[in-house]
Amino acid sequence: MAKQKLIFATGNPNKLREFKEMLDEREFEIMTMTDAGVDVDIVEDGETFEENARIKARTVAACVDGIVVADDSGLVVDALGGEPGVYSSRYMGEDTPYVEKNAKIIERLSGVPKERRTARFVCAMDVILPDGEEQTVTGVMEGYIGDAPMGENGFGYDPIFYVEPQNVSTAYLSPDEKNAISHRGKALRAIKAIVENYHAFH
Ligand code: ITT
Repeated sequence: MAKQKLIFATGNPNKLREFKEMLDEREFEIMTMTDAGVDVDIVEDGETFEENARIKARTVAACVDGIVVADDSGLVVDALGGEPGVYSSRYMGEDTPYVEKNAKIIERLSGVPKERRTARFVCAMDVILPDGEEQTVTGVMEGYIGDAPMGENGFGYDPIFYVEPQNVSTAYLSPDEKNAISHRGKALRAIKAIVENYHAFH
């Protein structure tokens, strides 16, 4: 069976790495929008993760042939009223290093007990198939904000996002361990089933 061309509409190399870790590159030819020659400015002005994922996928699908997938994701901290949420990459400014963003979140939660430090990573993933059919799925990973950063793996907010039952951060988990439970892993497995089903009938 011919490899399926899958264009991932992201400019974030860490997302792309996780995406590749989870998909079989013998089955899929995975490209970024840059690899596919798409150079468009995407205005992520949606109010939800789902809206933003659709904006990204639709913008890129208008420029290329193939299967297009986009994700919009972020960290939702209950004690901060859901911040940083859809503003996760823009929190404290797009170029502020994550050591500073992570330190700020821990500081804002100082004195908050573990049971009220609940948080989740959310990933909305949108797929647009070559026949124009579109579907959006959402994956969630529940956890809590730790008292200090931990671990060297992952990216972004991983060092401060802790999961049960190990009580370690997702930056402390191996890539396979994170992908098995992560918001992006859950969403991608659902998208993969949609793509494989499409492929079986085309
Ligand atoms: P693209 O829009 O180009 O895909 P982006 O980084 O701007 O890249 P988002 O708008 O979806 O992507 O922002 C997601 C942010 O949420 C990301 O930059 C991280 O700060 C955070 N995030 C999402 N998934 C994460 C994960 O698995 N681990 C740590 N942080 C994560």
